[in-house]
Amino acid sequence: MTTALKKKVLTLCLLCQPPRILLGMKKRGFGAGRWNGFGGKLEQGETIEEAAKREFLEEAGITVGEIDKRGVLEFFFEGSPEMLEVHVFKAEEYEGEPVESDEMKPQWFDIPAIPYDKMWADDEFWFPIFLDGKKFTGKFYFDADENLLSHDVKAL
Ligand code: 6OG
Repeated sequence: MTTALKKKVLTLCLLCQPPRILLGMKKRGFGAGRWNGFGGKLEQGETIEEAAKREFLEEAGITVGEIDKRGVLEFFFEGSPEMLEVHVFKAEEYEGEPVESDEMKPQWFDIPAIPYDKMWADDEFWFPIFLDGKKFTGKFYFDADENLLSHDVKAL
């Protein structure tokens, strides 16, 4: 017998101003200790775009301008009844100054110095496509210890 996985929809937004990109060190909860873009769960009645902008403001203290949907990533974890559907956005403009929040410590990185060794293992597969300006989809299978077992990434 198979049981359908529950789906959790999340946002992930990257502020990209070549040659730099803003990442945040996740300080608590899921993904703590890793650099990532900014994002999280949708609130009741919100569109995905609204959630992406709200999460950026809550986590990094800045208001991003127009955001552009770049990809959808699906994450599966061995033994988990839930899969994650992460909608990835790109922002290029912002207002305010990045500030540390309870959840994230923001920092600008030079794009060639993106710290993949301190990020989720999937990032090195889709970030280059994202940075190349292409859209993408990806499926990633992790074990229960968050090690990447297999992946399937497509540039569109
Ligand atoms: P909260 O649980 O803090 O939102 N996220 C991932 N990002 C990457 N790069 N790789 C993953 O591989 C991820 N899984 C989740 C989505 C979690 C935030 O982390 C992102 C959200 O922006 C497994 O509300």
